[in-house]
Amino acid sequence: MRKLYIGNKNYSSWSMRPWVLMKQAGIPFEEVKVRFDSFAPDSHFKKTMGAINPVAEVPALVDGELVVWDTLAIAEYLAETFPEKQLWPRAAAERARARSICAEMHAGFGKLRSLCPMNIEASLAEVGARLLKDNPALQADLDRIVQMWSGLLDAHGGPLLFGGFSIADSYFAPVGTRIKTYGLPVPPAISAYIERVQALPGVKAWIDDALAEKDFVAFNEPYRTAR
Ligand SMILES: N[C@@H](CCC(=O)N[C@@H](CS)C(=O)NCC(=O)O)C(=O)O
Repeated sequence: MRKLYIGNKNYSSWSMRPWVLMKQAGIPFEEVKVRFDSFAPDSHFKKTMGAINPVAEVPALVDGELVVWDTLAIAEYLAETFPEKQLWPRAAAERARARSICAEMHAGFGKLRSLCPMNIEASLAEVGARLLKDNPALQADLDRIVQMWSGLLDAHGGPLLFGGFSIADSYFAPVGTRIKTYGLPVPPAISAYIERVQALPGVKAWIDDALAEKDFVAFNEPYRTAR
């Protein structure tokens, strides 16, 4: 059985993407959770993941002898392995568009990622308001998300970014959790999309597990001192 190595469900946004993708698409896998004790070279996490892949990061997918790491590579491998699941949109132009926005997420949104790390269980609306006031680049990241999602929802009529579920929705699921955690203001149509994504069984399962985790990892918590 293929294994997906992931980090803490409350914090690990990169782990969330392929886990949600496989759950929602009905691709069987075994989850191996490696707790974030620290990212120091001698940490349990780095030693465990270093034995699995050369970058010692999660997520990593182990399928028989094959190890695939990095979220985008895992998504592409799954799309090739399970063509019948239609993980990318069917039409070539739509597929190219979906790949463009996933690559944009992969390489961009630096302020959203660094200032608003994923923390599903936390409620940090006051922090979010202060961060937005002090960081125009964070507002620019949020504006781009709103523009991207609005355009795609308008073009396809929803309910998801390319109509039905695709890799793109799994890619942006952790952005939806950040918008909620930090109370970042978005138009009603965008909030409604976030709610639809979070109601998908695969996404809901991750969020429920994250809420049940009840782990406090200080180095992932720039804004809290305890749960
Ligand atoms: N580009 C990578 C990023 C993966 C990543 O940053 N993973 C984090 C956890 S969410 C990690 O393993 N960090 C360990 C470290 O920084 O040493 C991907 O898409 O998989």
